[in-house]
Amino acid sequence: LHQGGILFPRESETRQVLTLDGLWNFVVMNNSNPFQGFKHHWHKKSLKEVDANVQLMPVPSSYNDITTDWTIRDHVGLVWYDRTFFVPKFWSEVGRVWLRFESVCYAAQVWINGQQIMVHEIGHLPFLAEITAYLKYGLENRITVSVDNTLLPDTVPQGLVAELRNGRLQQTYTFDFFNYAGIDRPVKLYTTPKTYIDDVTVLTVHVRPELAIIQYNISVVGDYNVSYRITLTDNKNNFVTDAESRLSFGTLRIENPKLWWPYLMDPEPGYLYSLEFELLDTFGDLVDKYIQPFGIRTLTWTNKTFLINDKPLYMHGFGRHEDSDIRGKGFDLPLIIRDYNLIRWIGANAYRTSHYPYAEEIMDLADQMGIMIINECPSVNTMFDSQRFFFLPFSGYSDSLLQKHKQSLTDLIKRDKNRPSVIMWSVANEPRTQQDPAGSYFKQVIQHVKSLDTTRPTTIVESQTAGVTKASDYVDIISFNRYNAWYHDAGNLDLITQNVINEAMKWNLRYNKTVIMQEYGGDAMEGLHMLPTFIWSEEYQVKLMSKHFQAFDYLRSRGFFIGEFIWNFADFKTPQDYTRVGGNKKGIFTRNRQPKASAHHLRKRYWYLARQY
Ligand code: GCB
Repeated sequence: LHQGGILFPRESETRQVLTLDGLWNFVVMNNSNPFQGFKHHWHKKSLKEVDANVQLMPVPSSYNDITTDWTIRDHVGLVWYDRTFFVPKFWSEVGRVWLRFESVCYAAQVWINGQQIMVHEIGHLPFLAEITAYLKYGLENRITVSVDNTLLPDTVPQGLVAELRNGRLQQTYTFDFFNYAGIDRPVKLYTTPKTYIDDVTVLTVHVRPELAIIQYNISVVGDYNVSYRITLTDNKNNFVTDAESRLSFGTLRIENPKLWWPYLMDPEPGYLYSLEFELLDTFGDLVDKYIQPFGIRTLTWTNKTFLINDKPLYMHGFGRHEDSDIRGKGFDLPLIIRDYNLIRWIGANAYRTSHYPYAEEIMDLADQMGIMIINECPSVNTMFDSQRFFFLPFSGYSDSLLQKHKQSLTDLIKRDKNRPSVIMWSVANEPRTQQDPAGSYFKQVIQHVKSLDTTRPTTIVESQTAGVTKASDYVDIISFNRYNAWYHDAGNLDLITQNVINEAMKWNLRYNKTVIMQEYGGDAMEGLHMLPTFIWSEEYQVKLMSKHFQAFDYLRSRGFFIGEFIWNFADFKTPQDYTRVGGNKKGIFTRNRQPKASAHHLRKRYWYLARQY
């Protein structure tokens, strides 16, 4: 496993990218003999040879909803994938060949031609390795992947495996989105020269209307006797400025910079420059080139306000999921573009990547469209004491859990540090922060984030209340979720406005920080209409929103309240449960991305907010 940079593979004069997406062979392990594959060295053979039950499985995709077999949907444990591919003969001379997975949920082992090259844990994040020495050039190669979806007390997120009365294993977890699994994002092979750019970091350090200064840092692996040429071009590919240096770091001055603005705050939101990083040898010839998009913007925050380019921000959007019919969490470009079209239609300027990092292509579009992202790591509902795990010999908290939680943030920040769209790190959703160890745990998690990035504020999305949580002292911004007139006061719409006002004020008073309502909402069954309004109807969802809007307008007038995020953008799949009808229906869009009455209502609200910038 490569420990350096995890730059997104982009083609250039010195780099080529090939996809391994397509149909792979797929075998579900029988849990009466789960380790059979390892014992019998399946990685050295083709799956077609070793198992009669080979099926075809699309990559990228979650495997759960592709077949008609519920035992595959609900499978706990190992599955295997393999396929063959060719590598062009000339690739033996290019320098290095890499293999990169954008995400495998949850844990993966990878072999090339029978040799193990990677072991990785934690879903929704990329991992890569150099495989130059393992390939057969100009010949057929095999890639084999074993995937384990098991969630345990020390995985991120946590879960438990129970054995049912008939011996079947069942995965349980406390969060409500379905634990989709598999190779769910693109798989790529790509080349770099022997001496190559392993990572780049770009920061805006100074912005005035007439001048911006940006700072860059390039990590190189290989022959260090190189020099650097950095060229900045605008979004029409016109030359802006450049620099040549023997040093791998420096600054660039950009006169009359065009800033990166969020959607609707500027006629040209999401303005991106391109930074071409080139390595040159002693003759001035090109060794390697990596092109990094970059937006110029500043973030500043105090206990009273959050500013982008010195302008106060008010965020309005939603929590979301990577989720759709058949594909599960599988990467799907038509869906991604549809979602952004809906986001623009509804006039949202932000969303949270609840409850895990989203695909890099989704993040690229947020950069390009000026959609602000509260970037959440995969930690959801973390337990810290033995409360939930009382029947196990160990407690919810462990050092290994903390290490993995930090690792997920290391990788997330490495992956997304250069993105202008990312305006905040959310280090957890609804952790059990009332429990004692939560204070020291989150102190360490937040310190870890701060050691990696001080240019963005941090938050924890709380379901606990002000004064009860032991973690809020450490964050920059308070985020809370509350289901007024749903999980409590169900049916009592008339209690919402005052409750929301009281709670937000209490958070602000207690911690003297800015406050965001990260989740509120109620389920609506599409097509269910009831007058007078009644719980689960489209009318109820709309009314519930209006009551919140009244609270938000009042809170905004107090200054400290900086964002409203409805739960959820679209309906999504959950585990089977009597509180869910075919999944979580709190979406304002249906699962196949058509509007409910609430979407039309929210659209009026968000465009009204946008007119006030
Ligand atoms: C929450 C969770 C979210 C759930 C939501 C609900 O508090 O953060 O993941 O989907 O409630 O609808 O229950």
